[in-house]
Amino acid sequence: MTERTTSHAVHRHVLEAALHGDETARLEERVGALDQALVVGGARLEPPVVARVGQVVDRVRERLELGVDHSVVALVGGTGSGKSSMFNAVCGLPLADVGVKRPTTSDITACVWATDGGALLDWLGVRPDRRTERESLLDGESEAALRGMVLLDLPDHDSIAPEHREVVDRLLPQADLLVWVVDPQKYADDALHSGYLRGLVGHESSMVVVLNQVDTVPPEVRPELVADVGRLLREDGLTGVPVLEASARTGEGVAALRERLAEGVSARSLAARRASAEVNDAATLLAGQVAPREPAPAALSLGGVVDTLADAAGL
Ligand SMILES: Nc1nc2c(ncn2[C@@H]2O[C@H](COP(=O)(O)OP(=O)(O)OP(=O)(O)O)[C@@H](O)[C@H]2O)c(=O)[nH]1
Ligand SMILES: [Mg+2]
Repeated sequence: MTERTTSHAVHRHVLEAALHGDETARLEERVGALDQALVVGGARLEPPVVARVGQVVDRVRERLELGVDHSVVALVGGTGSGKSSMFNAVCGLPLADVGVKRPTTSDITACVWATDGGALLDWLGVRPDRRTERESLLDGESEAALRGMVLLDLPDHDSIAPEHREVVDRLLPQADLLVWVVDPQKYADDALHSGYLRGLVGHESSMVVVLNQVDTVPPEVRPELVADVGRLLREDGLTGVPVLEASARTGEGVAALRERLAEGVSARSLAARRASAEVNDAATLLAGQVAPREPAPAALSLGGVVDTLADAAGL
């Protein structure tokens, strides 16, 4: 290697570090370790586990490649909870269709507080005619705090339309922050708790729950309702998930939600944090394949995998 190419490589490295930060580099290492563990484990690993871990490896790599400067925030929940209404309230623009006929939303709508989210929106599968750049429309400083956010309005997860559920299931692992919009009638639905929330243990820092439509309940009942939502979340195994009260109709709680989102977005590592939780899940899954077989002689050569996994889990 000539001196020139060496210094070019060094510059590139410095530039990459400046752009993506050490956290990204560390994540890339951990994903690499996961990938290596798959290779070393080979046929000794159960095929479904290999497939799941392989998906995580691919998804995290793709996400890191798109950069962690943008944060993908998805509004999720059952039909009629008010996702589209809340989306419009947060955007301050009537972008998403709000309906009386259920379910209303079938296509993802995106509002982007940036001008360069195109590649990310392609990756997320958002149709070009469903994208709005918030800052190019109204570039008031009131929106500066949300810079970098990609907000998505999703279809209902409990839909009578199976294609809606497919969209939700595809998008959930791609989002950096999930905003679960629930309403006073349906917040205890099993489709929500056993179908989704219980599977998200370990991802608490990438979640917020919004109890919407609080304008429909008497004020004295509200504290009990919020406490009940919190109790159900703890029963799901989730700890420390914030529960916000809001009404997309009256606008109550919308500013608080926007503040919460701004905090998440400004942490800048929202995407990295989410990726990190995914790598942890995958490493735990793989470790479960290895540990029970130790110290059987045939498994001894898996020692390397165990080391690699410890590395992937960041232990
Ligand atoms: N009273 C009250 N009604 C609301 C509130 N938010 C939404 N709604 C109404 O609830 C209905 C459903 O709202 P949407 O925003 O379309 O709900 P969604 O969750 O997007 O529904 P899907 O797209 O079918 O999943 C509409 O009639 C809204 O006007 C709220 O905070 N209070
Ligand atoms: Mg909707």
